[in-house]
Amino acid sequence: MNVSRVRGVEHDKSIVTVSFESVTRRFHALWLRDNSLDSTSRNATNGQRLITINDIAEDTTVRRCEVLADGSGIRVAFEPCGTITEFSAEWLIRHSYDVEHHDKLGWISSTYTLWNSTMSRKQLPTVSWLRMEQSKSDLRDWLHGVVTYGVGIVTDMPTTPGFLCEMARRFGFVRETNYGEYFDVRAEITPTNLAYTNLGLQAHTDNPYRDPVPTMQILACLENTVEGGDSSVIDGFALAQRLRNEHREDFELLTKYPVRFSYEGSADVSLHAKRPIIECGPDGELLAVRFNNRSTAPIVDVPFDSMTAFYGAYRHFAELVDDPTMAITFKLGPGDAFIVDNTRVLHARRKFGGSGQRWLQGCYVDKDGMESTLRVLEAAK
Ligand code: NM2
Ligand code: OGA
Ligand code: ZN
Repeated sequence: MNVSRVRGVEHDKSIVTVSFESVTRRFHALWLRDNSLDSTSRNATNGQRLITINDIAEDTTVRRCEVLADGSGIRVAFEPCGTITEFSAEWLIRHSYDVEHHDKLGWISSTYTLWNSTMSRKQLPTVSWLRMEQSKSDLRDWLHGVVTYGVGIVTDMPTTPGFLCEMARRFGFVRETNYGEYFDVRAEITPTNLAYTNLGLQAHTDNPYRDPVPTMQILACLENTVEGGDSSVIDGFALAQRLRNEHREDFELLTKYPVRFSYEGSADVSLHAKRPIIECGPDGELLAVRFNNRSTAPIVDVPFDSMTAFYGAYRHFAELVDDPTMAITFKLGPGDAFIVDNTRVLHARRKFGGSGQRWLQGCYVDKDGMESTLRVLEAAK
């Protein structure tokens, strides 16, 4: 690891200024006190904070601050509490906030690599079930790809019903819903959802009528001998970025106003949620895209005078959703599955017909647990 060294440190009562080899970073006394790593401030076993913000005097100041002998970090003594704590250079660099912050509405985390149809199916992160099961490093590399691109493929899975949940448990937790722990996706006589027909499905994110929305979705193929029924995936963050670049006001409208989503397709279910189509966080970061023509309820949170403009924005976004240059299209065969980040990547299917059978199974998985598995695997590298 590339460990930074501390070259020097200066402080006044409320600010510590640390010079590293190539950068200088400031830290507030209060912030450092709150993040003290000594055993009276943090539990040594689990790393959890023992103190509350109200345990820290408002007039907390730095009494003394020095570079550790080998330059590996700093030692800080606070007043009036008398706490003495050390911070490693690596820790300080990793937690620096005296840096340039994003300020553009809709900025995208560098964790993600955006893509469109110029990426082929072969370039999507792919792993066979065997490799996923037997090799932690193959699982790690695949998960890294899934987090980066928001999509991944698994091949050579057993076509045993329900096996997708076993696959999911290799890296995360299955999220059960009214559709079950997992669900069959095939044409039915009295479908409780249009997914359970042979109709084409416009690219969408699943279950936008749920809050929180399921964060990862797996669709696994058990049988597919029909004509049509091809699958597509689309990077919703790339769509959002294009909308922002091409129609800035439209992007703002879709982030500013919530829409309603609902599902009442069977007698025992009534799901409703109110969320924007493009969701940004308090610091403007693009967080999620929700798009599903089948489940969008009447939009009632847009003021009358803005509704026409809002529909214009909605249409522009939908035109990008339908733009074939944004989609990667492929046909799942038995034993293939794909996983998508359902807060980012849309999926679609073409209509199908003919004499064959098409049988997919789907389930939802929590993204937080998946990312946790990836971090643990990466830390063990
Ligand atoms: N199914 C496949 O979100 C949706 O309503 C899409 C979901 C029924 C679980 C289909
Ligand atoms: C779904 C869905 C696509 C397909 O079940 O959510 O979008 O290929 N299905 O059947
Ligand atoms: Zn779907």
